[in-house]
Order: sequence, then structure tokens, then C-alpha cells
Amino acid sequence: MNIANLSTNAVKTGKIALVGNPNVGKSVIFGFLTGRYVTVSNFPGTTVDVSRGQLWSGGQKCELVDTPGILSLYPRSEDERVTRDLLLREAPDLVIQVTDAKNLKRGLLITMELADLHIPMILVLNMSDEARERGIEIDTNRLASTLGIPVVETVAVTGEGMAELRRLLPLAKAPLASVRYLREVEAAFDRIQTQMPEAWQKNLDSKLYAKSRFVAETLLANDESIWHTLERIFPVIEENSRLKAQTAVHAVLKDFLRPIHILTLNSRQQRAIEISGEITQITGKLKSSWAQKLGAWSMRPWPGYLIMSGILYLMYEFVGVFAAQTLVKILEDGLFGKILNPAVTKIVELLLPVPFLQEMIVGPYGLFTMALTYALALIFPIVSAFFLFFGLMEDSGMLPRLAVMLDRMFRVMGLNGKAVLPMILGLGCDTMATLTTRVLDSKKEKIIVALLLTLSVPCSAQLGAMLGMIAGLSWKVFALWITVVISTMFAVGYGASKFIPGARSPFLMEIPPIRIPQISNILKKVRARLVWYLKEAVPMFLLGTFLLFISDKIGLLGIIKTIANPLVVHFLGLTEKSTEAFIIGFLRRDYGAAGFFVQAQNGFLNPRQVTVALIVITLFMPCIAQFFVTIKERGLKTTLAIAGFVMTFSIAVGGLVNWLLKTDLIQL
Ligand SMILES: Nc1nc2c(ncn2[C@@H]2O[C@H](COP(=O)(O)OP(=O)(O)OP(=O)(O)O)[C@@H](O)[C@H]2O)c(=O)[nH]1
Ligand SMILES: [Mg+2]
Repeated sequence: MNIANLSTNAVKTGKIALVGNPNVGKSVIFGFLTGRYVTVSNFPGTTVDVSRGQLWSGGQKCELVDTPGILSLYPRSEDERVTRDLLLREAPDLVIQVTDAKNLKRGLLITMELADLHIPMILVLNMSDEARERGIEIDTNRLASTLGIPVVETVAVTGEGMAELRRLLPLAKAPLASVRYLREVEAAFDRIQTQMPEAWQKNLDSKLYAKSRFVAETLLANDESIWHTLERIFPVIEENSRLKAQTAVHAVLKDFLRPIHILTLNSRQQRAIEISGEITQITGKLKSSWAQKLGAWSMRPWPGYLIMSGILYLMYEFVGVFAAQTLVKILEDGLFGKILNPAVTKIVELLLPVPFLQEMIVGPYGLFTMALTYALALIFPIVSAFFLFFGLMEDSGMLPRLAVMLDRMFRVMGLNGKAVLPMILGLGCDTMATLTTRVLDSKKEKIIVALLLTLSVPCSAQLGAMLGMIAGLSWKVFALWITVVISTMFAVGYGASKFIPGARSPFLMEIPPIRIPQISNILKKVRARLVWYLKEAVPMFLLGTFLLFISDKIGLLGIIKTIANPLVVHFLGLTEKSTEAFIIGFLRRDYGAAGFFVQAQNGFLNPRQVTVALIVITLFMPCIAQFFVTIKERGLKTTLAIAGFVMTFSIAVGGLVNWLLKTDLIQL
């Protein structure tokens, strides 16, 4: 591109932020520029927190920050707020705005907002391969001179344009202010700005750009969350200043018939449409490809539900049958049972002639024979298979389509289709999914989803172990388990939606195109998730086993079993040994499920007991990590309320099902 007409005033770069709409390729570009992998998926809302990496530009080391996708700098959801707060608090020296070249209008809206901040920036027109396929041609030179900033076309997944992007970094410039607002709107901004304490203005505007105007606009949009950001910038905000600002906002808003933020949005949108109209040309006729057809089909009831059922069936075959049975058998019976465990036992017996230590490592509650065998022979193959399958779903673009199909059902629980994403991600890992609840719009929805994740969504490791338990039993066990879990989920969701105040927000989600997944990305993602998983799970498995071992040695395990006897053996109708599965289940639900899996494998559980065990362990608390993440996201009080409810509820439902089965009211 021609940037001769741009000033070459080099900007000293220290911190660079990647900003843009959701799902436009920011994280892929981040990976290219820093060499650090962060999750890339084909649905909006993949990144919910900032990631940081390093990059060299013009001989200077810079920090590059990847941010969650936004629709606007005036945020609606929590993940969008992360990006706004980063711009305000960390004041990056330059912004790389990434847009989808197929949908430039939407991206330019953010460019217009950034222009008001006067931030030096570069505009990246990514996904230009898809734009070309659709016959969209963009005159980048003209766009660069209209905006007064460097513009580069890229195809992030192939690396096209990345070298050019690096070259342009020192040439970043603040865009020419290009939106004209109504005079009264400008006056309103001025009025609020002048009401701000002097210290604010000085601090906010001392860097490269004009943030006090931005704060004024946010205050006028009645976005109270800005106070939280301001409190982090200014440790002391005098009550007086806050009141003064709030009074000024009320006074100004009184004079407007329409909300100011709608007026500014309209002006920006108009300008974005104007610019994109001037520089975009659509050549050739649009042909709908097989991918577009499949994408459209999968969102219609017919054949959408058929496609989704087919996908679920494939997942069952791959994760539940191939991984949880075939692979686990090879690893558990073969590798660990016949080779590793006997070998390690021999070595330990040779090297450690102390029976206590020997038992600790290779006994029935041995760190190797129990914890590592469960973690590596049982859980590891299952999680790997799930992550692989899940990666394909994410990157092909099927996930948001599932959200559309399930939107109607989710309404019963006071949720919209957006909540499908965290719930499905929960099947991978409830802890990661709890973080993703940030993409939801209201607090009510976040609490309901956190509750349902804690209660009813088993993670992949647990799911695999459970599918393994069901295999070989009557289909009725499977049907009863799934019916109880899903119906209680809807009942609890419905109850919570009535009980928790607030309204369901409308379902607005962008549906990305169906894309052929890139195997390299999927493998990187699976690897990153497995590493994360092992780091999370193995220490907990070791800790749980160690606690069991010690309690057994000091006789505490026997006491706990006796105390739990009325509940576990009488009320739930399970074996005494099941208490152990619940104890380790407190640390990790998947480990608890593995405990039941091994009992079932050895023929210690009858079909009734398998069914009850499955139901209780599914509805049980997920794991310590998820518990802490929920505290972080939703606060201690809400988390304790959720935990108390989930524990009581899971056992009550298990007891009820046990009773129904015992009295033959339901027959297996
Ligand atoms: N065809 C094509 N696909 C791309 C390109 N860049 C990214 N993708 C795909 O677009 C999807 C989204 O990429 P991400 O990097 O996760 O997008 P993001 O902007 O970080 O998304 P959020 O974190 O959700 O805001 C992935 O499936 C990528 O493989 C491109 O230039 N061409
Ligand atoms: Mg991202």
C-alpha cells in the first residue's frame, strides 16, 4: 500500500493493543507477532481477558496486548469492558485495529470511536481471502488517505500481510477526526468535561490521547461501570467530585429527547457507511458455496436438529466408545496394569525398603497406582479425544449454530442462546467455562449459568468416565441418567430465572461463516488445553489420593465411612467404598467419577447403583478450581449459596432416584 501521503513521524512504541470486533482474527495476529499461542476459535467471545506478549519493532521491545472483541468502545458486556478499561488505564501507545474485510462498516464504527480518542493506530483488514472470494474489493490506498492512518490487508491464518504490518508499526498515526456530531452533543461533552476535577483532566489527557472526552461520553451513556475504572486510575475519588459529575450528567441529559449515545452512534455509523461505500466495490456474482449452504442448513429446524444429533452421536462414538473404552483399556490394562505399575512397584520395593512409603506410592491408595494411573490412563485419553473433537466443532463454526438451535429451549431458563456457549464449553472444562460467562449481558444470566455449570454440566473427563461406566449396561440406565440431569437442569434454571431478579437479554450473536478447520490450530489448542488440564488435575489427584492414604492409615477413613454410612449406603443405596469417590469428588468431580468407574469396572456396582452414582456425581460440585473461579467472578456469597444448594440438591435427587428404583416404580 502507499503510505507516502502519511507523515512518517515515528511513534515510539512501548505498549501496543490489538483491538477490534469479535472473531476477526486478533488472536491469530497476536500469535504471529509474539510467537505466543492464545486460544483461537471460530466464534465470537473466544478471548475474554487480555493476553500479553512481546514483540520487537524498530529495535525496540514492546508489549503486545490481545483483547476481547468489542462491538464498540462503549461496552455492553463485561468482556467488552476489559478492552475499554485497558485503553483507559494502560493508555497503550498505539492500537492495531483488526477488522473483518468482509464487514468493514462494522469495523469502521470502532475506528471512528478510536479517532475521537486520537490514538495513533494502524488498521488491519483481515480475512481478505474471504472478502476476495465474495467479490469484495477494497481500495486500501484511498481508505488510508481518508482516515489518515496506515492500512494493511492481511490473511492472518496464512501469515499474508504480517511482514507489512510489522513494517508499518512505527508509522502509526492518530486518525484525522472525521465524525461531526450535532452541536448540542459537542456542547454536552464540553459541559461534562469542564465539571471534571482538574486532576482528572490532567491525568487523563496527559498521554497521547484525549481520554477525558471519552469519559464524558461514557458518563453521558449512563454507564456506571466507568466509576469502577476511574477508581482504579484515581485511588481517591472525592464524593464531591462524583456528585458534581453525576449532577452535571443529569442536568445535561434532561435537555435531550433521545439518548446522547444513540445520537453519537448514529453519527458514527453514518460516517462508517459513507467511508466503506466510497472504498468498497463488489465485483462478480455471489455464489453460495457448500460451506454457506451447510451453515444455513444447520440453523433451520430441519435438517438442523438432524445435523446436531449426528454430531452428538459422532462425539459419543469418538469420546465415549473409542477413547473411554478402547484407548483406556489399552492404557489402563496394558500399559499401566501390565507394564508400568508392576515395574514401578518393583523399583519402589527395591529402593524404598519402608512399607509405609511403599504403600504411599504403589499401594491401593498409591500416588502412582491410583492418582497417576487414573490421571494418565483413564482421564488423559478421554480429555484428549474430547478436546480434539471440540476443537473441530469450535473452528468449523458449528458452536454458534448450536446456540441458535438451542436458544428457544434456553429461554425456559431465563437465558438466551449466548448462554449455550459457556454451557457447551463446560463440557470441556467447567472452570474455563465459568470465565466465559463474562460474555453474557446481564448479572442474572451470569448467576444462572454459573449455577447450572456447577450443577449439571459434567466436564469432558468426567463425561468420558461416566460414558465408560454406562457402556455394556441397558440403554435404560443412559436414558434415566440423561433425563434426570436435563430435566433437573431445566427445572433449576426455570426456578432460578423466577427467583433471581432481572430480565433476559435479547439474543444477539454474530454467526461466523463455516470454515474448514486448520489442523495446526486445533493441535496447538489441544496441546495448550491438555497442558492446562494436567497442571490443574494432576496435583489435585495426588492431593486427593494422599488424603485418602493418610486417612486410611490413621483410621479416619473408616470413621468417615461410618458417619457417611446412613447417607451413602442407606439413602443413596451405594457401596461403602463410594464414600471415597465422594471425598475425592470434593476436590475434582472427574476424579470422583473415575473412582466410580473403577468400582463399576470391577463389578462392585449393580445397574441401580451405577445410575444413582452417575446422577449424584454429575450433579455434584465440579472441582476446587471451579469453586475459586466462581468466587472470583460472582463473589463469595453467591458461590457459597450455589455450593450449598448443589450439594443438597445432588444428594436429594440421588436419594429419590434410588428410592424409585428400589421400589420398582422405575425399572431398569
Ligand atoms: N479465512 C480466514 N480465517 C481467519 C483469518 N484470520 C482468522 N481467521 C479465523 O477466524 C476465527 C477467529 O479468529 P480469532 O483469532 O480467534 O479471532 P479473535 O478476533 O481473537 O476473536 P475473539 O477473541 O472472539 O474476539 C478463527 O477460526 C481463525 O482461524 C483470515 O485471515 N482468513
Ligand atoms: Mg481472541
